[in-house]
Amino acid sequence: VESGTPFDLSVCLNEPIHRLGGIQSYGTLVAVAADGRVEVAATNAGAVLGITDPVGLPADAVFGVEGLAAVHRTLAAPTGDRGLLSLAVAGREFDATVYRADGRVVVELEPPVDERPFVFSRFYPAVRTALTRLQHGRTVVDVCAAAVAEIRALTGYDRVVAYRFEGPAGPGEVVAESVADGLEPWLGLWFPATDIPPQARRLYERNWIRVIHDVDDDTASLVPAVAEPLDLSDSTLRTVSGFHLEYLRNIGVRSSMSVSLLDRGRLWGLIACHGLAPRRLGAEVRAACEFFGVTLSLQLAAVQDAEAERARQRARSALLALVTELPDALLDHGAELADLVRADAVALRLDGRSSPLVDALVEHLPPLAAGEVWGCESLAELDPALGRYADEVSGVLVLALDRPGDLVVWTRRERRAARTWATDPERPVRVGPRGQRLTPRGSSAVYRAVVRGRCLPWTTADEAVAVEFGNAVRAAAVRRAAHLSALND
Ligand code: BLA
Repeated sequence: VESGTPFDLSVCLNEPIHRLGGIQSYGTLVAVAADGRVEVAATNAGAVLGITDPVGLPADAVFGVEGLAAVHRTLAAPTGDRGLLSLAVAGREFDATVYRADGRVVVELEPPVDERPFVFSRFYPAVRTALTRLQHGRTVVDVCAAAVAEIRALTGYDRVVAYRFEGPAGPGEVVAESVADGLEPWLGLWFPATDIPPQARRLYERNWIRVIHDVDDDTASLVPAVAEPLDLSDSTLRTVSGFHLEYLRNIGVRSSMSVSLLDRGRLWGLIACHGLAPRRLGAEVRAACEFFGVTLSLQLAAVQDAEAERARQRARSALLALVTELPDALLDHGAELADLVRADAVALRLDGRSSPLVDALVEHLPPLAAGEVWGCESLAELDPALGRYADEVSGVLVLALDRPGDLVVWTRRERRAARTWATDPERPVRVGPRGQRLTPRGSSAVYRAVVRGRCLPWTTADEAVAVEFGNAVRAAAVRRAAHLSALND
């Protein structure tokens, strides 16, 4: 059934996924109030730890005086918002994650995956080899392809993809994949932005990895239940939104992990891993994956910088020829100037004189310092009124010149991009007889659509060339001024 009440996607935007009041039940949670007593705990705490229900007990009765001291030492260490340690409770060792939330000290405990003590050295050789392979990648896609293969080898998930977002809140594309035999390929598929709501993206900017052990897990609730459940933003065990669980079930997945890919602190993409069976990762494999995420992010930034540098080099000789002219004469070289950043055309705004499009655009620009650039791929999204120019111009790259208000405006036409979507991007959710269903995805149901009204994205390299051009114009102006004053002497 396709029909029914339309699903209101704002539900996703507003779901407080960091305060759902529960955790995944393969581990447990104990939260200690400022007075040293256990104030909140997961319902399974007694059973997992092999003790009586800890709520109301002094924390040192649960962890021992030594154990509690170790928790506080770990929290005090300058290693970020949360720490890891080994803790013994009732004679058994647990991997513990500790952090502060809402004025409490939270201790999450997991039975070790394979009863062996944590030894990073066991993984170090594999991780080192993997990282060396990454460093050979020259393009972003090369680096991602190496990464998905290595992460699959390291973790054993059945499908590992590199998923790259188009802008921080945008849809995304699978740019690399390593998948077990028999699973359908996802390479090249696009997924709608609504698949990963903004508050989830923020959590993935904060934490490098997210493990979902089993989509059919019975959540262990936190007790006593309170109006505003504990803030689990730093949690390892945080329970999962029912919407996302349904999504995973619909794509036939029992377990997942994602590793964040950040570009200067902003989420750039995810390495998404899927298991066909429930899967936990031990603390050491998780540590290795985190390390991988950090290194991979740096490597991706380096590759993008290198790509930008190569573009700058290519542009340099063209720049030299152009900037010997006065700004007014630049347009005599319009074609070369446009080519610099692969634009269709270029316009100038000098002394307040410009075209109607640029006049209309100026009101929408953020404040730009001299030499700064700003890009936009869809003017109509910026302001529907600017859609009037859509036949000629979809996107602009703007460079601010030295004199306030003087601009170089490169323009690109609409690029009709054919995209293969895993689901209809206009209708990511269907309502069926059993309530809302997040659309099943996969090659059997791919949806082809053409993206309209946007130009080819301005790349880091395009922006770097525009900045370089601004520098060259400024340097030429200085030289010209020096030359004139020498003539006057
Ligand atoms: C989280 N959605 C996620 C995550 C991924 C995706 C990777 C991170 C958690 C994880 O690793 O499982 C989506 N997974 C994908 C995509 C690909 C993939 C795009 O493999 C493609 C390769 N999801 C919806 C709708 C809602 C929604 C309509 O489709 C809202 C109702 C919610 N997705 C949603 C939420 C989370 C999420 C709430 C956060 C889960 C969490 O960390 O608690």
